[in-house]
Formats: sequence, C-alpha cells, structure tokens
Amino acid sequence: MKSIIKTALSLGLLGTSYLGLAQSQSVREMPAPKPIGAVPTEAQLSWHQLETYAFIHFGLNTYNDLEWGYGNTPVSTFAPKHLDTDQWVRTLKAAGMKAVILTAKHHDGFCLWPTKTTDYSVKYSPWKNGKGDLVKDLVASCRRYGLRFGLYLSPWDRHHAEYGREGYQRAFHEQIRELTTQYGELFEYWFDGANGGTGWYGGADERRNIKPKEYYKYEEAAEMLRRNNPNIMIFGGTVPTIRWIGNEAGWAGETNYATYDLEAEQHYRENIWGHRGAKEWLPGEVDVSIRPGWFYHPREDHQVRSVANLVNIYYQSVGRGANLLLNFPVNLEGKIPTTDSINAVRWHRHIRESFRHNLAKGAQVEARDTRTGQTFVPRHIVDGKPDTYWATVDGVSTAELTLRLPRRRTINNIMLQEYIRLGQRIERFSLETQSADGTWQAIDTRDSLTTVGYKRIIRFRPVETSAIRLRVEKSMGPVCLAELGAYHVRELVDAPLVTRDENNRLALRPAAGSGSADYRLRYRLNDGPWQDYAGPIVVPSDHLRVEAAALASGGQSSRVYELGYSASRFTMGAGISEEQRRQLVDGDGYTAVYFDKALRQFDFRFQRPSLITGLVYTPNQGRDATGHIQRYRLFLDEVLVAQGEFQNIKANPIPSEIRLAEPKLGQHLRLVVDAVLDNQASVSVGDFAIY
Ligand code: FUL
Repeated sequence: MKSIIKTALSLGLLGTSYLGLAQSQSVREMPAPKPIGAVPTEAQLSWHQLETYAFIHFGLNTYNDLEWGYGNTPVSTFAPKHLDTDQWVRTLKAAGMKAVILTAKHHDGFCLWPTKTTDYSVKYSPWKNGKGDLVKDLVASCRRYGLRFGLYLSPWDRHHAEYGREGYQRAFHEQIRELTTQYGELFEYWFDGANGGTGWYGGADERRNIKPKEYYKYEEAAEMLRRNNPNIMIFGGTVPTIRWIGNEAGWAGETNYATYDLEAEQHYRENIWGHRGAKEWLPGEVDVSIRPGWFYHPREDHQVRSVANLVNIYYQSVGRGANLLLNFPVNLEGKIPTTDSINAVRWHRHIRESFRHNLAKGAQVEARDTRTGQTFVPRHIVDGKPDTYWATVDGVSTAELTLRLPRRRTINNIMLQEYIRLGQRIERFSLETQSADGTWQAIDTRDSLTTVGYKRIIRFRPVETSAIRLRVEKSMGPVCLAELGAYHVRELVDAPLVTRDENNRLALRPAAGSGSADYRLRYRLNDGPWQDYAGPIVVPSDHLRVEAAALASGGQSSRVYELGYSASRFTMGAGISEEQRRQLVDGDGYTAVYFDKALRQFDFRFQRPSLITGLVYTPNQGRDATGHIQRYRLFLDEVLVAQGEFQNIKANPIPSEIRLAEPKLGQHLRLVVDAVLDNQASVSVGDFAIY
C-alpha cells in the first residue's frame, strides 16, 4: 500500500489529498479558531480582492493647468475635442485595473454630469454643446469592458454661493442622490477630506470654515449611498469602510494593520500603519498619481512614473496589504496620454509575469501544532485558494512551517496571505531558505518582517534553494495562513536622480530602492550623445536638458530633467547664510532649511538682466515636514508678476511651478510668503529653481 501511495505521489496523481483523507478518517475535526478583534465584512473582503484600480482626475482644472481650481474658472474653457472614455477604459483594462473612480466634482465645484443643482457643469460648457454627460459615458465604457465603477464627489465646493450654509448642504446631498440613482451600481464612493477654506463662493471670494463632521451630514449621505448600493465602499467622511493611507506618495507602512479607530486618531499619519487590535476593520487604500500632479499638466509630460517606479509602488501598497488606487490624469485632448498608458500596461505585464509561477506549488508542507481535521491542513497554503487555510491549535500563537519545493529553484520574492475572515493576527515572522549543504539561512532582505494581513510580499536577494521555512514569532492568537507563494521576479531598476549644485556640478544618484541590482548610469545633455557616468561633472550652461538612465540586466529606465538657471547666476538676500543658500539650490528637496519665523521673503538677485519664465518651489521632502508655503506673491524688479496658492501642498508636496503670464526680463526676483500651511510659525523649503 505504502509503495502504491509513493508512486502515485511521485506521479503527482494523488497529491497530498490522499493523506488528508486518511487523516480525516482517523482524527477529530477541530472547530475553526475564534475570530480575533475586528473582521472584514463580505463587502470588504471582495474589495480587498480588487487590489488595483484606477482614479481619473479630469475637469475644468485640466483646461486651466490647475490642481485646485478656485471656483471661478469659466465653464467655457471645458471643451475637450476628442474625449474618448472607451480609450480610457481600454487602457485601464490592459493595465490590469479592476475598476475606475471618476472625479465627478473636484474642489472647484465643476460637475461632470448635467446636475440640476448648479449651472457650473458640463451642461453649460461647449463640450457636445452642453448635451454631454461624462459620468454616463464612463459608466457605459466600463460596462463594455467589464470594469467596476466608482465616484469621487468633493464635499468642499469653492464655486457654490451657498457653501458653508444650508443651501449647499442640500445641494450636496442632492448631488449624491443624482449620482446614486441615475448611473447604476457603484463599488466605491470618495468623500475627499481636503478643505482649504478660501474660495470663490459665487463671487464672495472669501474664507469659509465649516465643521466637516457636522456640516456634510455624512451619516445621512452614507445611508443614501447604501440604499442603492448595499456593498459600496466608502472613503472619507464619518462612516467610512476603508481608510486613506495618510500620504499621496504611494506607500503603506511595512507594518500595516487593517484595523483602525477613528476616534483614537491623534494624527492622520497614523493611517499609514493602522491601529493594532483596533475595533474596526478599516483597511488602507493607497492613492497615488502616475504623474506628480492629480490633474494633467503639460510640464509633467516627462515626469510620468517609470515601470520600475510603479512596480515599487505595487510592493509598497498591494505588497503591504493595502489596495492601490492609481490615478491617470486625462489630457487636453480628453485621453490618457501615450506614455502613461504604455508605462501602466508594461507595469501590469511585469506584475502578471512576476507572480504567474508560484514555485512553491506542489511543495510538501510540514507544520507544527496543526489543528486536526481536513479544514486546516498545511497544504492549503499552496493550493492557490485564499479561502482555504492552515491553522494552529488554540493556545499556540507561534508557528513553524517547512515547504519542500518540487525542485531546486532560485527565488527572490515570497508572498503571504492570512485568512483574514478571522481577523489579522501575525505581528512578526522570519523566513529562511535551505542551502545545498542542508543549513538554513535567513533571507537577505531590507523589508521588515512584521504584519501580513490580506497580503504581504517580501523582496530579498535571489537565493537558490529547495526548501523554505516560515516561522511566525508573534501572533495575536492561533496562526491562520491562507497562502504562501515563492517567486523569481525580474528585478527592475528605476531612473537615477539628478542634481546640480551651486558650482554647476551635475551628479547622478541611484534611485532609492534600486536594490541589489548591478547597474550602470548614463546621461546625455541637450539630446547629445550618451555618456557613461563615472562621477560628478561640471556643466556650465543654463536651461539644460538632462536625460539620465540606469541600465541593468533586467532592463533600463531613464528620466528627463529640465534644469533652469544655474544657481551661480544669482545671489540670495539677507537672512540666508551661505550654507542655507547651498541647500536651497542644490536640486535636492531633502536637504531642506527651516527659517526663523521672521523670514517671510526670498530674494534672488541676478548679475545681469535675465529672461524669467518662472520659479519652481520644491517643498521640504522630509517625511514629516511642516512649514510648506501655501500662498505667495512673486515680484520681478518690484513689480507683481504672479500671486496665488500652492494647491494640495499638504497631502502632495511635489515641486510646484509659478509661471509668469509671459517671460519677462529682470534682475531681481522676490518671493513673498503670504501664508504658511497650517499657520506654522517657520517656513521650510526644500529647493528653489528659477527658469
Ligand atoms: C486630495 C485632493 O485635494 C487632491 O486634489 C486629489 O483629488 C486627491 C486624490 O485627494 O485630497
């Protein structure tokens, strides 16, 4: 009998199911472990499985080069010529997106559907002579291509005259009613939390402060949403079912709990990691744009995230148990631009190929302390089904699992999934591989081996092995593991970073997270010939176009940098030391300077009259930076040439441009800081560049 089983096993005929059967006949089936803490609802469980879906930011902002329109931008400027929602959805589908969320209304108040609540909508725009309905068009495209559909409706409305008063409360709820009754099923609804106070407000042009938790009546709004969409996921407001990840830069914490307690939150940054053992299942959603801004800006055409960068974001979001909401800014034509769509599709192919072959499939799995019975057998972790799992007996909250692979393999990624229906449990683990001589070695990784949750993917230096050992060192209760996958993934490198200092020294630096890959750096200036990079070089000219590339066995990535005036052309005014000046113009937003609260202006004096087109302010890129400039005026030779606000600077502190209406000759540029974000006392600056 034994030998028959052995032969059948080696032929792969029986797998381990025969043994399972034998086991089930002889042992008692233990009950499932008791749930621990908060657990997901069915709707949340199916939301987790979406993993990646798209955001579309499009509207009046697109046609006015804005991130946060003030609410007074003329409706007549909304005139897309070749708007094609099928092109969006085809692209998104090819990029592996399971759903799409449209900004039906952004903070500027402009509505992309012909709402009855305001005349600030597509109905009053030249697009399709006012007969268009973008929400409807996109829903139809989603149906055609099988994507799910969701909406973003900004509660803050900088256009509405009644904003801050009852009139707008009613209009806002009516907008939700329209959107939830006229367009079919919605999988997700976004209540954006941003509110900068100031706005056009029907011409009042003032600051209006509200108490969001009360003013927007989120509980009533949610009820309305659920009436027609019982399984809807709600982002933001007071009764959400998912949570913002706390940054717009594309990362969840390596330690990431799906549980959260909104009432206990002290700072929004806590969202990045979640709250351990908190009372609510409120999983994180990583929202990030494929370009620096959320809306389309022509100047960002050469700043589309590379495939390598997007892959890294995938590991930092989906690979850490969060979902990824990747934004695509639709351009002036009304389409997703070519570079964005090519990179997104290539990214998806890379991810698909990376995780296509689970090298642990067919492994023999042995475990300690397994619960008896069919339901919990160790092989469930390699059956490719996240709804079957292996579990340890009650009272045991550590685990040891050994997987003997069908053959020796090189691996550099391990994917783990907990059986989250019973709650998130694992808090610390280790992973080892067995060398040819039989000894066990810890994987060589920079990832911290802490939480798992819905999904965790660990990257490490490639290693050849025929066995893997997982040890769970700390768990909130019996370990319930649904899946373990082992993969050999092609490593990609991202384009290098380029900086130029005040002595005109140009330097290339490997991008963060470029890992162990061996690679070479190259560059070219003003579209000239490519040159190998060996160390900093002196580049004497202003207005330089630098293309920098990293080449490795896994492929190459390049990026274009447009550099403005050399910092050797100007001096900076009083109150700024030489050392500070160096940091302000070194092209690196991480070398930031905090200024004394008395300092509220920055002067740039050129040696000779120079043609000025604009100034780029890079906020302090430090993780918990404060003191970003919010409102400014810009003077050239004492004449006011621009004024305004740096939009969305809190959540997305990217380099921001102040562009003059037209280039002007001048010698003395002065940036006056009129408001600092959150009324902080001191201003902080990462970098300044003049163009
Ligand atoms: C933020 C908004 O202020 C941005 O403009 C963008 O819509 C982003 C997704 O959310 O809070």
